[in-house]
Amino acid sequence: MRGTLAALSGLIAGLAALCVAELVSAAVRPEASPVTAVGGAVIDRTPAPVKDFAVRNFGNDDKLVLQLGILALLALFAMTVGVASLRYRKVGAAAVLVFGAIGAWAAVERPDGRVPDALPSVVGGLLACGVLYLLVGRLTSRPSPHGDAGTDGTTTEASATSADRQDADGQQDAGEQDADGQDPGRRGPGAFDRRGFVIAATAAAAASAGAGLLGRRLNASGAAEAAASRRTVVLPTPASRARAIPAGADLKIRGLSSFVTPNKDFYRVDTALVVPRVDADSWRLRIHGKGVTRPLTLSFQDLLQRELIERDITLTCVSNEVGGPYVGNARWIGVPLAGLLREAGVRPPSKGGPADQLVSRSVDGMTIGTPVDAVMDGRDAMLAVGMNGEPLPFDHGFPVRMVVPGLYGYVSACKWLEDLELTTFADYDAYWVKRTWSRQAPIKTQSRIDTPRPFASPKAGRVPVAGVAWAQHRGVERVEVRVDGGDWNPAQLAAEDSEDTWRQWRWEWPATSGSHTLEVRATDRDGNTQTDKRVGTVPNGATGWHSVVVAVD
Ligand SMILES: Nc1nc2c(c(=O)[nH]1)N[C@H]1C(S)=C(S)[C@@H](COP(=O)(O)O)O[C@H]1N2
Ligand SMILES: [Mo]
Repeated sequence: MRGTLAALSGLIAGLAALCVAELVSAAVRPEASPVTAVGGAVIDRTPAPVKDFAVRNFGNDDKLVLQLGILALLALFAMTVGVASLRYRKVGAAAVLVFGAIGAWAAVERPDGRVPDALPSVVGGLLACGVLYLLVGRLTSRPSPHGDAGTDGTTTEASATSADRQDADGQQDAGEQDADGQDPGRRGPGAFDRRGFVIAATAAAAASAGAGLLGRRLNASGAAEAAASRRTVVLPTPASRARAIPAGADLKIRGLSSFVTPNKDFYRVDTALVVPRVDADSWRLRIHGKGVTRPLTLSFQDLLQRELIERDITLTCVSNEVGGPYVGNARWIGVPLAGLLREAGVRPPSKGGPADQLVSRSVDGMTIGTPVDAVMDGRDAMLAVGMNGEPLPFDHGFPVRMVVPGLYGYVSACKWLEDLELTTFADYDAYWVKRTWSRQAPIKTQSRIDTPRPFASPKAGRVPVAGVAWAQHRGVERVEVRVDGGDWNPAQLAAEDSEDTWRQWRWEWPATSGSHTLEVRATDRDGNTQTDKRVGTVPNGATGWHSVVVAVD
């Protein structure tokens, strides 16, 4: 019984720590709350293959899984500390403080971490220590004749310890089982201040929940301001419109990805446990660094007042496995990046400029390195402010992100952008490059079968096989499909929107009953046909043919 209550004490102390940390984080910033900070630190340290595994298996829920995992570990730890504190209270307290210190360290040590970020964990740790002392104190003190056990650790230390010894090994004795706080006269060897415990535990849990809810509320109100600033954004008509999507770019086949990916379905890959909510009104972008003769600081309105372009561009993640879902096509509105850089005095290395790397930095400390030559070679590299007719969604980088056709997201598509620095690849490695990914990563030509789905069982006869293929900034020239390793059949290509977008394809399969394997491969305008050689996503993108096994009826 006392063991269980001690575990409960640990849990309540842990709850108090997290709740008060949430409240304090509202005064610092939401990212500084301990679970978020520790989660972020774990993400930063996750080896590329494990991160890839998480993205693959949990998809967009990977972060939820991570946070639940941390909470589960914390709960286990809290219960253990609670039980241990029955006997070794100082050790329990020290362990709690160590955990507070871990949270504080994780928060400060994040790429965008600052010293005040330690505060939520420090306050949480200290408070948890106090709560643990209070509750375990009730468990180890004798009920007094008046029902209050006047315990504050020191005065009853001696009796507490002796009481501890008797059932620290978890044995229950009869005296304990029916020890009753209502009956102050009962003072058996296992008796403790039950009433005091219940009151203290309830009060601590209720106060914690209150603090936690208030913290949540306050954190949400910060987000509300950002949401208000997003609602008031009016995207100007772009000076250069996207060309109309050709009729026939979308084959409208059931099961085939739509040509334009709606924002709500657009894949999301980032390291942010708390999606940054940036207030566009106070947002500024700095452009500076090597070879910048006129450093710029721009507001969101400054960007909107420039000549905007509108383009359809397909984004792809380097962590997308063959056949994977991390690719999407959107209509972006933004400021051409090359013009901005020229205004700042930047020359690309091909024209004698000293900087070959453009490092974009986000408000959450992500760094992404892009070749300056790629940004300034005439392609539609942009600082995007709009996505499919609306301001960028928060998940996709509001207020401003980069988009560079032809490069994987981790080397081009910085979300929640706030700083652009010109430097060299020799001098600086960006976030993922420090974690075994390549410095440069153009998107590899790929194709995917969307329908039929794996293990589908279509009826024998004419079965539509369809999917998408992409080779951004080169264009898709040809797509072929084969069955059971037979001859390649040319697929019919949908009309091309631009070389920066994916292209749908279809092939009508005269399917016979039985189990069959469908395979697809694409060839780009440079004449490169996808290799069948399977390589994983690390360090610069997967290769191989997508295949689907179906059982025709
Ligand atoms: N700030 C920030 N920007 C980021 C990332 C990130 O983790 N943080 N991830 C990049 C990666 S790996 C990809 S693939 C794209 C994904 O953009 P999306 O989430 O809008 O699809 O964003 C890029 N920009
Ligand atoms: Mo990515």
